[in-house]
Amino acid sequence: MVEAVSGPSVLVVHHAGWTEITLNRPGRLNSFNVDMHQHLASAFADIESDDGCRAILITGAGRGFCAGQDLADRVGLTEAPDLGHTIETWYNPLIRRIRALPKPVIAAVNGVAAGAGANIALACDIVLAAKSAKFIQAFAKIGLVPDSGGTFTLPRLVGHARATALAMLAEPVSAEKAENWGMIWKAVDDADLMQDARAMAAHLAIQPTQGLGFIKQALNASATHTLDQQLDLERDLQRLAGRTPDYAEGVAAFMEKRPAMFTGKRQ
Ligand code: T3D
Repeated sequence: MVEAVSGPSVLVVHHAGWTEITLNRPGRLNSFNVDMHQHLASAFADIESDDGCRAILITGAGRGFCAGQDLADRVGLTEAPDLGHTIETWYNPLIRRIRALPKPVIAAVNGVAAGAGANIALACDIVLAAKSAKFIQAFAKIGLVPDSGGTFTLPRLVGHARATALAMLAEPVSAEKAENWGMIWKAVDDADLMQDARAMAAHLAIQPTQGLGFIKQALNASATHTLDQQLDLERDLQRLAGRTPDYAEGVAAFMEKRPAMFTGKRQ
């Protein structure tokens, strides 16, 4: 394991085949300031170009996962801030990056995930949460609209009725309820969260990475595609998947009754 500190507000640790990112402003429940945005963007840029990184785990330092925007940066201004600008500059590119990354991204939600922090977690491919964690669409409490993809992701995960109430009432959802509603993959005992999340990242890091990327691409597209479009996309992606060395290895390993040794290498 090689540890590299990307910046004090974001910690990056490289493990064998996967990378752990920790949002690290615990005194403010890891809420975002520009420094944290910059370091997170830089960590993702590194991951995007690193074929050796085959899975990503995002978590938070201290008792929270992320409380969204640091509201201390939004007081004492002489005129109303252009929040559209900060969304366009920081939050939207982050969500696009997470969704477009052709590798699995796991969120280990260790504590409260509020505002953009909740929706960043929900943008990840697999969300594990500590049973003590909660998800809050906090925006309505300060007159804002769910951002970071919340109005896209939430209704698809929990349905229109629940998404509307969550967004308008800004009530917390416990990790266990989030699991029951299909909002996240699993709620686990607090003591097990990081061990389980790291084991999952290590497992994904030795799976057929390109195939996982194609799965992500297909599921991303299904949110807006017709059945016909989706069938065509599945055909095209299966064609590509069938040409990967990992597919050949998977079939060979099955026939030889041995564990597959996937490399994630491109054909
Ligand atoms: O502005 C733009 O660019 C637009 C983009 C917007 C994206 C957004 O995310 S908008 C939504 C922003 N987030 C919130 O509205 C959540 C605010 N926080 C809370 O509602 C609560 O802190 C929580 C429900 C998340 C947790 O409550 P609790 O009781 O567990 O903790 P706490 O005591 O409220 O917070 C602990 C400390 O963190 C506290 O500081 P202190 O008093 O110990 O010095 C608190 O002020 C600080 N903190 C928590 N969240 C934020 C924050 N400081 C700044 N910004 C925060 N978002």
